[in-house]
Amino acid sequence: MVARSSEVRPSAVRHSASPRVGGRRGRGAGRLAGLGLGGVALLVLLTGCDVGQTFDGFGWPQGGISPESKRMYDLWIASCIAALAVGVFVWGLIFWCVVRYRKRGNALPVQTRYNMPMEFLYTIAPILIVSVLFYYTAIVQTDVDKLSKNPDVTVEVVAFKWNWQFNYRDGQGTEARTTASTLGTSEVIPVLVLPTNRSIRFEETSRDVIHSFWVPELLFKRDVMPGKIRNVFEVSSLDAEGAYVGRCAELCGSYHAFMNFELRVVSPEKYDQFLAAKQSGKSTQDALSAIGEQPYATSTQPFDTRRTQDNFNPDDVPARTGS
Ligand SMILES: [Cu+2]
Repeated sequence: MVARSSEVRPSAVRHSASPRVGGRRGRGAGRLAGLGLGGVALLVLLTGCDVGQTFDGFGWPQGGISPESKRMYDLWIASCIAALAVGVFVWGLIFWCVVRYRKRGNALPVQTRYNMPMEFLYTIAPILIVSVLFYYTAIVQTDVDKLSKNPDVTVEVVAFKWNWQFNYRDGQGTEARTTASTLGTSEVIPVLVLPTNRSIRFEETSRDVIHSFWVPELLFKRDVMPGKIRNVFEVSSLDAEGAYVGRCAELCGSYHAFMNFELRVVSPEKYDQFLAAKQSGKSTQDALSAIGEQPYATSTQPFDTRRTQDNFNPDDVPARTGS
């Protein structure tokens, strides 16, 4: 709608043409500065405490056990704070406009189209925000994908329908040899034993279809591809001993949901003893017992893959005799 000059509120006309404009602008700038200071104070207050914990990680899983997982977590928290700051600023502007320019009569307020500073601001500001987010995302992503020349430990992850094999290697790549191995079965969950305070390379390969290696506490999953593609990633260390459930995160068939394993993080001394025991021919369970660890997985258990009338479709009509 185009306003005829006669319809424009006289007070608005007076304001736009009045010498008091500078004073109004000054007050507006003061308010804006106050808003900015308030935002900064809020940010300081929020960062003073652990923002992530206060807001339950803004939905991001907490308790990462590798430096990479902590960096990804920090990126998420910082992005959320930035998004909230922009959100609060925009909501503030909206509410301020609603109150300041509420309808006071039939006359239209001053129309501020073609306001170059404003249009410049709302073109440049989003570009700046996206650039900053992109910059930090690229840094963290490069860090998470980084490979070292000589990782302390290299383990080959072999996925197959529907279980895992973990091969402890004496080097990197397909040329290296397997010095010890753990194979999962339907009865026994495979336990992947790894040390704290050492860099670890995971080299992935699949025997059949695409799977995905996922330990939630690493805050990371990577597809395990069949054929010649060997997906590789590293963690610079594992920082907390314990038992962590691992899963397949790529729908790979009927028993996809049953493809669990356990990551058991132990001290470097215990890891060396475990590997020596395995290399001397002990089973994974005996080697785990030898270093004073639980021999079987404690974070998950084998699923019952047998289908009987009792556990499959139990509400269905009773099976006919002989079926
Ligand atoms: Cu799978």
